[in-house]
Amino acid sequence: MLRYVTTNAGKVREAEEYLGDEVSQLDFDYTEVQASDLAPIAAYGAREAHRHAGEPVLVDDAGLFVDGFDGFPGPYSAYVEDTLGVEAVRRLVTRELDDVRAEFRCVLAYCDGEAFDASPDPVDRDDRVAAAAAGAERDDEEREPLPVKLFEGVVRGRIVEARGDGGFGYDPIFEYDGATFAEMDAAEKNGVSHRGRALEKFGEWFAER
Ligand code: ITT
Ligand code: NA
Repeated sequence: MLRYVTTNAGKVREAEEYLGDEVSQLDFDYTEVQASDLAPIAAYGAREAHRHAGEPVLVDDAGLFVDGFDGFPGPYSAYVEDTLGVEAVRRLVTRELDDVRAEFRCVLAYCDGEAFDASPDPVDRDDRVAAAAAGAERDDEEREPLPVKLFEGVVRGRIVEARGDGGFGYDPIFEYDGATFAEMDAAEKNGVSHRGRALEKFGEWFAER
């Protein structure tokens, strides 16, 4: 059974909407290493979660990157949501910036303890993700690092005054094509979102595995 590793019920809802019965939540709070990029955080987390669970795992690390703030809050999105809060982020953007463009990013990291085919992957060609995966090969020096496969999804939009009560986290202040993510149901959001795009790449690859 594939375990979707997260403490966040909103992420689980979207993963289940996409992957159905193939997946069940593993509520495990893996160690989040400090990095400016999501990929190494997800890769380390996937190794730790697989060692913990002994089953195939998929870790989901995500964040909101505001263009005019050089990507803030990015990998610190959960910390900033807990401390400043979503509404304060919205006010900061509105007051400080003329350009309110932003993007959501999601990196899914898969680990089942087995190695992957070394041939070039037809699905996941993102060089930056591949480079981060290679960098993430550093691990506990006593052991061989477990292989991890990464899938990234990105969606660009704008920060707006909060609308809607669906979704979770920063969804009410993130507008895509005229609607905020909080105004979409899980299926609609998956159709355009960072997580939906990463899940799509993962799903295509996993079906072959
Ligand atoms: P896990 O680490 O246990 O999965 P988390 O909520 O802490 O749960 P992250 O570390 O990936 O997840 O932090 C992501 C932050 O970005 C957090 O504040 C989320 O609310 C927010 N976020 C992630 N995906 C989102 C989405 O699709 N819509 C809105 N906010 C999102
Ligand atoms: Na987290």
